[in-house]
Amino acid sequence: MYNCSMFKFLSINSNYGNLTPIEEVFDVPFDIKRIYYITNVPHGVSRGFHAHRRLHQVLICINGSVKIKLKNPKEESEVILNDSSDGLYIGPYVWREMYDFSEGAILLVLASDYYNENDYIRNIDFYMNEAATRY
Ligand code: T46
Repeated sequence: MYNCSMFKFLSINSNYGNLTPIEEVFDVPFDIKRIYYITNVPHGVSRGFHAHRRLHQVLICINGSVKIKLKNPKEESEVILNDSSDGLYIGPYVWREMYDFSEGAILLVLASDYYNENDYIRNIDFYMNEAATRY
């Protein structure tokens, strides 16, 4: 889907566990300015419901699983994140919804910029209107 892709990170597995290194620029296509993680999402609760104008992000479910719905004015798709070596890249002007968080799910997000509420489009009608010329 436009402005979205899956990355596979190196997983160094051994008898004493697994380690996944992620380096900016080499493993994700931007400088990482912010990291946040989402935990303890109650059963049945969905999050997201917005797009970003400039932000690039990579979403990694480092424990459990979560589903992500991606939309733009022309396409819609669903991704299941359930492997801590998988990263979902989401670029600008992609609507996202996160749902079906499993018990204990941890969603780690690498972001290309600092938090800025003005970068969000939180209304689907505004999003469809603003994104229409880009697709
Ligand atoms: C995204 C998806 C995947 C901050 O103060 N700083 C931050 O860095 C972030 C990310 C959020 N916040 C505040 C803003 C809200 O008052 O935390 C509250 C919850 O944020 P929001 O409702 O945007 O959370 P989600 O889970 O809907 O979306 C988040 C990110 O905001 C968003 O960029 O792409 O995760």
